[in-house]
Amino acid sequence: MSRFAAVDLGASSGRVMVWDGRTLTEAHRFPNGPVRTPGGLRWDLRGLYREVLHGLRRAGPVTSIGVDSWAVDYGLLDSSGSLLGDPVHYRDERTGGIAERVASEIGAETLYDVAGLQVLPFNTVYQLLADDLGRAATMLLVPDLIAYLLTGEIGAEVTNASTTGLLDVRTRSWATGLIERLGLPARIFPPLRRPGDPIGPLLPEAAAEIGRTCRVTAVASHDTASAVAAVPAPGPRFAYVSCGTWSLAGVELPAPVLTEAGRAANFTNEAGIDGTVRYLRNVMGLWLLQESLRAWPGAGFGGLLEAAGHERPFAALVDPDAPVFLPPGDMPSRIAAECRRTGQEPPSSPPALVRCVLESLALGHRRAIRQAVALSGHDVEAVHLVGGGSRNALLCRLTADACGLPVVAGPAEATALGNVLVQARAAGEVAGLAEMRALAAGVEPLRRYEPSGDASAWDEAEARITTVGAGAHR
Ligand code: LFR
Repeated sequence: MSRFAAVDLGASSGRVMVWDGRTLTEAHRFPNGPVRTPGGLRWDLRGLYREVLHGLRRAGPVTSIGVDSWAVDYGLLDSSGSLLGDPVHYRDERTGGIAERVASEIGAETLYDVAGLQVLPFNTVYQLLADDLGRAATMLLVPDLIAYLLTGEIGAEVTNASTTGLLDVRTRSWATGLIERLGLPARIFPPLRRPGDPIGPLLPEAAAEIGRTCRVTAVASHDTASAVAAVPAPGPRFAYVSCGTWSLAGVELPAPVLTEAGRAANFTNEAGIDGTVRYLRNVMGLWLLQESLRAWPGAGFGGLLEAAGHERPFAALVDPDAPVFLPPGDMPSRIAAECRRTGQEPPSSPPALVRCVLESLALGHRRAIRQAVALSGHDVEAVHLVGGGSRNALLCRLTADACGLPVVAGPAEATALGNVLVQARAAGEVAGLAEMRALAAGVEPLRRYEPSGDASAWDEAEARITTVGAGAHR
């Protein structure tokens, strides 16, 4: 089998991985994160691109490269093809109030009926409305932007385009009527491409940096779409949690669910590969831990997790989706403030706070999965927890207990796997989604956590965060 490279950019780390038909090897890993600038919270695109080139150099000869990243964020090109500034980070506060304004002007129901997307304050549509588009000729989502730097080719890959709020959920084409009504310039939306489509060969400049040439192939460029493509489930009756900086929790469906109940619960219908729908909700994810760790320089994560396992259960719980947790900043103080606001004693030590975060996240997973099942009527037998969070045994165990379902944990690099497997399929070396999932099941030993403990304790815990968690973006 040929070798394929995945460029997988996450919000807190990026990596270049190589697949040789059986194993996935890390060629390069690097940190990523927001940079505060006078022009707002941004991504360091050139720095990221430098790391990508370095990783691809280390990857050695490959048949093709695929690029995926987090969703919604974009860069603007002017008419000469130059980048108009670093992409703004989705945690920047420039979109404050815009979702509400659009909902009152156009109607939240209309938007949902066209795009089927959950309302998150940072959806691309709201960012574009906050932006100055005067000199913009093209809008490129982050993976499409990296693919453009590598090849000079312009396009919008459809799984990620589905997170903009401007893609028609039924036809999977740009929602031109909605774009016009919002007063956005139609010229900036590039032609759509689908996972597996060829993008083009490397530009000579990129090939020179990497030391060899090859082609770039479109993958499911939304990282969550790639991760779900690599869920190692043997059949359709599964829920998933793609757990990294965010936890994306839901089910895979053959068609969108556009009911009023689903809209009210803020469920999203994002595009998956092969016409599937990722019916899910965003849960705040490991961001809560990452930001807490940033406030405790020198704290060892392994030791904290170990200690958190011995802390008293359900001592303090927060609604993980409370909007107050979205921006960067002192997370332990915000968690303590949320505890006080809701009449609870704040965690008294870092391990107690880690316990609070993990139990709260497990409750977030439970709430999203139960709602996904109820709203879609799609029954599930197990929860597949993939991504970096699958290495967190305590979180996996708590999620199994909270959901009352077995949790199958792994692979940790599901996103990169989904990326390379789509390329291998496009090259004719893998047959279809079922074979991709069977291959994904073999890359690392999967861990199974059976639900245990007192189910009624989790019912009570859920009632606690639901009644105290006013203001969550549910
Ligand atoms: C996960 C993810 C989520 C998206 C969030 C912001 O990495 O792509 O799916 O809602 O990042 O882009």
